[in-house]
Amino acid sequence: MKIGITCYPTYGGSGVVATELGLELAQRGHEIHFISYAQPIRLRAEPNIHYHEVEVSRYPLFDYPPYDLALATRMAEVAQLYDLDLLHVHYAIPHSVSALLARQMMAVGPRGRRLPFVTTLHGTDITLVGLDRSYLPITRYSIEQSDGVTAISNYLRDRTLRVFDVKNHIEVIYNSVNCDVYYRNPAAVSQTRAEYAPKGERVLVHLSNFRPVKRLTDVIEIFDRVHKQIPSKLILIGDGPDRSVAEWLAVQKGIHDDVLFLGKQDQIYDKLAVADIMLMPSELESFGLAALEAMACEVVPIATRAGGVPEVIEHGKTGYLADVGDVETMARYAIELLRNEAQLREMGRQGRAAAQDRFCSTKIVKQYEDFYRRVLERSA
Ligand code: GMT
Repeated sequence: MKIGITCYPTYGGSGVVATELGLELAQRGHEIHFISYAQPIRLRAEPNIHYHEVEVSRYPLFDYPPYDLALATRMAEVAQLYDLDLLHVHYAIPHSVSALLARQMMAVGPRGRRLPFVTTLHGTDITLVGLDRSYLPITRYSIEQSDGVTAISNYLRDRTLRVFDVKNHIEVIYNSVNCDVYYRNPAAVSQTRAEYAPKGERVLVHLSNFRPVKRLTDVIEIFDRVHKQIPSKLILIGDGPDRSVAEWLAVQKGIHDDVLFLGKQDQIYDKLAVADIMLMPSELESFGLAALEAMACEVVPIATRAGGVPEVIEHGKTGYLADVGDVETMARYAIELLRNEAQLREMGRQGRAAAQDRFCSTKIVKQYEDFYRRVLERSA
């Protein structure tokens, strides 16, 4: 198949999922064309992978440069030039609206044909952005107009059907992790670990875009409680609006020297894998890709029982879940685990097994292939 993929190219789980999916599809012989305003961060130059940049003109009249229109135009151009079979957009806003326009553009003229598009819902496109009154009607419309819709968890599918009242069938295809890339390599781990924790301290990690929904200050609160009991370091991967408030809190608590802000990172697996525990105390996660990536590396996630997270983490087996804001309980789980090496390692192994069994990209990519085939058959 020849597939155009559009996603947000910067940091964020939806872009990562889209990029890994494209790479996996390309390895399976499909021709993949990424169409976006910048190259997705994890995209590598590989056979069958193409990248088309969307240029948005910055005419002085445009206070708001119309990216969605430029994207629709580029989608239609690429579809025409490379004879694409379908478009797959990740994150509804504005990508599915642009794809809808591209489909309409492709349908007219003597060589007009139908260019189906499928939309994958990731979470905040529904739970936050799509519920903004100014975006809700057009988001609902573009979902209804999609030739196929997937959601990354049952939670997100149910919420979309309930809140948006759309009539589509929404297929759940879970996010995936490349288990050949995300794994615990003991030699590499001990080398990198010595850099972060030279005195043999325990290591906790958090990875996100530091937006309020991630509750970064809860990460600091949990770590502060752990740190009081157990010599430990906290690695923070990512950046975003809540960084300075978290830094300030760490200073106030006198733990700043043991909180390592690494900033945005391209390759996170080697940093993730050095940790013992991963903290994800989010207000809401429709899936929680970072927790899955941790599990693949045998790092035990301690997270909130929010949104789709319980579909990923099995409480007491592959990680621990607590209520949003309950930093005491999350800290207690972390302390207990760090004092029980056998249980920590066993839960790490169980997490890796679950990642391989249920979420491995080689399995999930086949679900997408099957989904595309059904969409193409219906569209034909
Ligand atoms: O959560 C974010 O900050 C951004 C958003 C994204 O575009 O990456 O995340 C959503 O999609 C991820 C990938 O499918 C999921 O793992 C996240 O759980 C989801 N975030 C929310 O639902 C809050």
